Amino acid sequence: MDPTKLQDLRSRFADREVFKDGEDPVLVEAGRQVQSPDGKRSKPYSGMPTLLGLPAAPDATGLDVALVGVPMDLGVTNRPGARFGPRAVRTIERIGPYHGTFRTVPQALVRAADVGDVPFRSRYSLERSIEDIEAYYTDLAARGVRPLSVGGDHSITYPILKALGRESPVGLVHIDAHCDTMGTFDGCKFHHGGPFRLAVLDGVLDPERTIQIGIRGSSNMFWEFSHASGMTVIYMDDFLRMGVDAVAQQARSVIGDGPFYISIDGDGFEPAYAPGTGTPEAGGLEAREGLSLLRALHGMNVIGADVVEVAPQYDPTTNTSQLAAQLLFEEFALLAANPRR
Ligand SMILES: [Mn+2]
Repeated sequence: MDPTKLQDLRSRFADREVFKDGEDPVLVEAGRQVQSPDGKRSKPYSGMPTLLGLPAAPDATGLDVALVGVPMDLGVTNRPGARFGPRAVRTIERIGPYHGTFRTVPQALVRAADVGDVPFRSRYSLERSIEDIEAYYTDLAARGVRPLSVGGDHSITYPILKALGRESPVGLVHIDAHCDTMGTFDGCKFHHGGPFRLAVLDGVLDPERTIQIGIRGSSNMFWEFSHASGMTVIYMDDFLRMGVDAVAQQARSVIGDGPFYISIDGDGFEPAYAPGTGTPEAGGLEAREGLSLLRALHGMNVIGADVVEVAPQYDPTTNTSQLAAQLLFEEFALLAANPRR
């Protein structure tokens, strides 16, 4: 190395402390934002676990974004366990707080906290749980608080959309192996295979501003409603042919400028990365594809988001929860970046 360059590097970096004396003003400011008041950074493995390591709050008063656990999996068709999702995601450390692509600290842009879990009257009743979720999110919406949720199985997204789409139907970016637009099954219409059909029929979800991404498997006979209602369905084979950029472009064009929700089912991803889910389907999105796709939605009018179907007991590696926490952070960063919030 050129001795002058080495001397220059020594004088600039030899005694530099983390969080001090940086040269990139954005990173200096981000460093200031992620420190605790005593100039240190909290230890990721210590303290009470919360979603994304955000502060815990007893309720959503004064918040812009509420992170909510929805530990309810009474709507599954096969393997249960997504009720353990919120706790599993809370135990994941070192996600954020700085977003390397957006160059922001989302929690410095909005007032956000983990407000705990939706209170359920009964651990046995799916119907009453759906009502409880709708009541909880209707209260959040009335207070102008944007919800960011961890399920729970996918049946939770129907009452959330009912709360958010009450005034006018919302759009949807939906990552999943399954369209989740099937009808009544075993005499029950509230299950994790049908939230988006119910939401459209209730007038709270606009099918023409809905895009479903990563669809595959053997259940197409259940998803006629997606096509009949005018949803844009990106099957996994289409995704591979199109590539991330083209799919993101299509999502932006389908959604437009209006308010929309993001719903991510863990089974949308390749089971090699996310085996901890109730209905895995081989051949899903790579983790990096999903993250890149979400980042391409930056600046759009997102008003709420979730990550669902994380059933940690099927994944002793914890990789599923790790991915779920990262997806949650991406959604948080998009909510914090919404210029219309
Ligand atoms: Mn689903």
